[in-house]
Amino acid sequence: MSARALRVVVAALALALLPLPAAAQRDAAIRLNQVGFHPAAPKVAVVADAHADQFAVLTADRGDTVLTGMLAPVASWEPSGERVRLAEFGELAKSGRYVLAVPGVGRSRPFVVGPDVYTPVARAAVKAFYFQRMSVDLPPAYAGPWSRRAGHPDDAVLVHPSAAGPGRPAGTRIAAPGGWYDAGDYNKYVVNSGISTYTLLVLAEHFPEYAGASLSTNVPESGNALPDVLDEALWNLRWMMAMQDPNDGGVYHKLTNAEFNAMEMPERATAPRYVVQKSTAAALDFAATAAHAALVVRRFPRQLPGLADSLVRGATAAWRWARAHPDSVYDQRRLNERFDPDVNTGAYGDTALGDELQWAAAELYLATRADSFLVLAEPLAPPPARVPGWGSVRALGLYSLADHRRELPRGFDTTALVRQLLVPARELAERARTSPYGVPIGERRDFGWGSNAVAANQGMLLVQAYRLTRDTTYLSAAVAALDYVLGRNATGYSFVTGFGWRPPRAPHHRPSQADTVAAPVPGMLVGGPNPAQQDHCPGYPSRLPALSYLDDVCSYASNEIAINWNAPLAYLAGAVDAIYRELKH
Ligand SMILES: [Ca+2]
Ligand SMILES: [Ca+2]
Repeated sequence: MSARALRVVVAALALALLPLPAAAQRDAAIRLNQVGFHPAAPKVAVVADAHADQFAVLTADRGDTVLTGMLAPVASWEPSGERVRLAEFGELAKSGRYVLAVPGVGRSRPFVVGPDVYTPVARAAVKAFYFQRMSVDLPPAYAGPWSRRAGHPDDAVLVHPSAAGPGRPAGTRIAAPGGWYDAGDYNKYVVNSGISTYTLLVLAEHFPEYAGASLSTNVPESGNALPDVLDEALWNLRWMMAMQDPNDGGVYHKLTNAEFNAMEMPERATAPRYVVQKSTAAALDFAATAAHAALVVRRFPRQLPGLADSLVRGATAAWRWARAHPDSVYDQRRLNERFDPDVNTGAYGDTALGDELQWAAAELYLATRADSFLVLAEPLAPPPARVPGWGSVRALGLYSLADHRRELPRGFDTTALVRQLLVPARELAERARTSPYGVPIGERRDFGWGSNAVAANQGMLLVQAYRLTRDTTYLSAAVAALDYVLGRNATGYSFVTGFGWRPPRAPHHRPSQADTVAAPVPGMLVGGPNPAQQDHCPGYPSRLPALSYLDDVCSYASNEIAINWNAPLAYLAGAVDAIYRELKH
């Protein structure tokens, strides 16, 4: 008998002597992925009660003990101010419904172990983009109870004075329909669309079989020859293409109202719409996304004839515009000093544009194989990559180059390329290994606006490291990142609407608030803990970083939703699902 097995037997004997508390509902101190676990994946729960020593896994129906073990030593997690112990039960490999029992603490709600646990959440995270589509009706056949009428046709959008040019003077009406609502509001922003669209594109590209066979989302394009997640990305990409001024290749920063709408349904929100200022960031993010999309859609020449060429032409024109206008930063306060009407919607103002240049260069190089792009932007220059976000996109170019590394010319330093991604991935995996919660998130800077997307993007970076090395340390850490957003966190919430036993009920999302359905639109990742609490809503349970979360529509700083948060959730859940399906064979 191994030492470990002996330990388990001893623990089982000890456990048998300890009565479980009558109040089996006392589950709040036990945090775990509420959606469930793949049989082959690591399985970890956090017990936020330092007094317990042991745990057991029981079948949910009969209460039969299937596994017992000792909790890991007590450790303090600074972001939540808690003393916690980990329960690791990875050897639980049989599909079924179970509860985790911790004598003296309580029992978890029932959770599932099964080969398909991640599929519904991956599908729903992609489907959430369908629910964000504008300019079209969402009929019941696709949208179920969240069916709604089309909002924002965006077929007669005014050129704002900040965006005027020789071919399109202020007040010109242009058409730029479609695309997704960015977040809980009704506006569209090219910068944030770039990373979001790219992330869905690479989900389809990195896992083509899975995307085609398992990620069907019941949208109008289901049943065509393209994976639905690719259809979804193209839906927004076609809008992005309409944001480019054909006269000069410049790209408008956003398409927006002057002011945010009230909490009303899209079809009631009829304020005038504007395209606002061409910006360097919008041009480069568009160039990068369009160039990458060209790589992906080239595989479907019969279904998408001519699209790849149009995308490369648009990307190249946007790149040229950005090179000629390297400092067109979007500064909303300055814009409002110079032009009328004032615009007071999301800014997505970014002043550091070297990373956008590196991303666009990497993608244009891959799409055209013209060395001049790499010479100019040096995507491999130090420092190593960092976890991406809407204003920090360099890692995305490295993801693309690394994924296509076998096609790169001999002189290309692929070792340096892979190292650029493995340096931060090692840090994240090490943090997951040593964290009292067993998760990659935990640095003070991780807990800002949209911290759940930081967790999801950390997971996505770890998936890239796994794909490059096949080292399961990275895969386990990626699963931990998914576990975090689905329940293994200090708040006790699963942060995805409609999933888990304690999901967000009141996201800051106008359709979910204004419609007649009690449940919010499903599959949306809320922003998550954000100690800055910029919304000043009453009722936050704590100011501690990992606990600064409030499930209230008031809390736009912790409970809004956004396309750039949902996209890495879709990628992470989809990637983990696809990888474990492959490992099974
Ligand atoms: Ca399809
Ligand atoms: Ca930037």
